[in-house]
Amino acid sequence: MKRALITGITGQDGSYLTELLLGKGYEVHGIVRRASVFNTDRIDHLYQDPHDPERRMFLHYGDLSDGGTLRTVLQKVMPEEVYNLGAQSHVKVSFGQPEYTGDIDGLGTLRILEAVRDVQESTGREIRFYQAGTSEMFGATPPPQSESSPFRPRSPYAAAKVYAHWMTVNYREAYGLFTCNGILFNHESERRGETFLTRKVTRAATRIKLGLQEKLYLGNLDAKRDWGHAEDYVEAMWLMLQQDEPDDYVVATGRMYSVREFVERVFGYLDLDWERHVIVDPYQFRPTEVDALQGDASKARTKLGWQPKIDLDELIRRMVENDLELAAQERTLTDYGHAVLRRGAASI
Ligand code: NAP
Ligand code: G4F
Repeated sequence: MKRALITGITGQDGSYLTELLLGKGYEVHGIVRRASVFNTDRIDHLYQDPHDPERRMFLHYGDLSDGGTLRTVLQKVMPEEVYNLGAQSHVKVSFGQPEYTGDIDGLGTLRILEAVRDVQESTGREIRFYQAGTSEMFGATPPPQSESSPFRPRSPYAAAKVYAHWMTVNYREAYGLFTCNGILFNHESERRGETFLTRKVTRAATRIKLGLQEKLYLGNLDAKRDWGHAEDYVEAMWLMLQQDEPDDYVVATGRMYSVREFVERVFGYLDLDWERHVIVDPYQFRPTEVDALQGDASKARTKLGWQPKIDLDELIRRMVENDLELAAQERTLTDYGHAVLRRGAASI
């Protein structure tokens, strides 16, 4: 049985990757941050009783700021594969927390690479490493972007990820480690964090539909993105680590839509006129924006045999249907006089 260690297991991608690996018969270990409230919602459905002898999912406390614990967990688990998905992953937040973002997304990657190098060298057992890179690294480089496009990062988040990318390349070249960078374009899902554009829109539009909300405040409607579904993208991560040689790959649908088009489609699905509800709020603008991302994933298609199965309309259908259900539950509670508090963070 293969063993995998995932940082960021509680995130959107971590949860889908865990499902994929468990389905393939892996033993899956994840690093979780200690929090004062439960932060395992996305993987709770995979929970197994610790007394179950057949258990194949294990959680370990740790943090990408804490290299010592990363090493201890790695030594204890001795995985064949490490997926580094943990990050402060919000671009706008990175302008407010640049140092923290650099520490976790940049140096955090170095910490786990060092642990991998050390444990591999001392045990002689190969540990394959996946780094969660991002299309944000292309930043100001015009589309379409491929593996050979230059990085021109436009945020502290993107700059930290560029550092992590090159450290991952360096550990491959300097120490012969099997390290891969996935350069993934935006991917969303029913589990997407509620402060990212797509989920913010599907949550708000479905609440508007059920009379729970009237307005939706958004920033730049002209930005363009290449949106896929996370379920497809975690498969590409796994495929990278199954190849004979380590390499870097762009993962994308190749289709680009504006934020305005995304909003139109979501509201249209619900028979709503978006212009009656959406207000542009300059608070949502970023100091520097990435105008247009559209990936050329030819290399992943040819070498990995990967291609996305879920297009934008299906992505929207899944997200809206999921969020309609959540809104309906909230409507029922409201109708019975229960005040439902929306979290302040949803305004970020
Ligand atoms: P996400 O939902 O925001 O999940 C991030 C994960 O990282 C969470 O499990 C989070 O833990 C964990 N984390 C945050 N700070 C940490 C720290 N200091 N130490 C350890 N873990 C920490 O992100 P995602 O959408 O799944 O993305 C996964 C990775 O892919 C990230 O590295 C992201 O930057 C990258 N990426 C994402 C996309 C995309 O479109 N989704 C595209 C390209 C690249 P908590 O649950 O405790 O917060
Ligand atoms: O959903 P977003 O916040 O995603 P963004 O900035 O593209 O970053 C995501 O994708 C990256 C891959 O390219 C990941 F690396 C990263 O971790 C993250 O998952 O914003 C999408 C677009 C931006 O242009 C933003 O300015 O939507 C625009 N936007 C307009 N109004 C908004 C809003 N974004 C957010 N979050 N909230 C708004 O109200």
